[in-house]
Amino acid sequence: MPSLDLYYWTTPNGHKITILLEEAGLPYNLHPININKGEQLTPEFLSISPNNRIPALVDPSPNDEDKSLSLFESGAILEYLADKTGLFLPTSGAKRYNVLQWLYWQMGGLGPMAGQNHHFSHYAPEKIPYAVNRYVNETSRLYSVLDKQLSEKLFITGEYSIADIASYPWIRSYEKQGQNLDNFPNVKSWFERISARPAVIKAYEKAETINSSASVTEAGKAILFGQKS
Ligand SMILES: N[C@@H](CCC(=O)N[C@@H](CS)C(=O)NCC(=O)O)C(=O)O
Repeated sequence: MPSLDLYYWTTPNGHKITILLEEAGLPYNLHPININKGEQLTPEFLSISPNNRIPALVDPSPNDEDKSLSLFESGAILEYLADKTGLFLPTSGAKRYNVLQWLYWQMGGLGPMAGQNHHFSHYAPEKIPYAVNRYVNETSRLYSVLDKQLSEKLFITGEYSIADIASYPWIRSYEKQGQNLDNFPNVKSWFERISARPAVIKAYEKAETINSSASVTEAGKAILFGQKS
């Protein structure tokens, strides 16, 4: 099978895809797009990711077409790769939609809210208590939704799926989000279970070889938070 091309940076939405690729054992080339240096704004990258965000994936040989396929949005990429491999997403019926509803919960809820939490708690030039509280509280509410869902299950919908793969990288930054996993015991044991998976360990080891620093420089902040139309 020809290698897939993943346009990636070492952030939660990037980690989702390397985890799935490692889990599935698919061959891939990693193309680092350093978002702190503005590489997401180049015309070459915009031609595959019109929203100027990582991740993006190019499959040179999609299953059902002979020309190459280019995708952006991490949820769409996870869904595509799951369908391509037949892994981590049931092929039809209620079980499929159960996984998809939790995938979209992550894409529309946990990811964006935790992202705003990171922004107002750590990167905003001024501390705005209302904004910090709003996003820390909303993150906490989402963690309790997940905790309840996991109360009788090892993984979000029972079996390990793209819903877990999408959520895990965001929960991994729980401290940065002002959360204590001891308050969410089911999330805590789920988190430990996924952290121990060889593919997950490998995905984060690869990330370390590309960028070992989680900090954002002042120049990086100007690029990331200075974008307008
Ligand atoms: N909904 C998108 C969000 C992607 C996203 O926000 N990516 C961030 C990194 S996690 C990014 O590329 N940021 C670059 C920027 O803000 O300029 C997805 O899930 O793919």
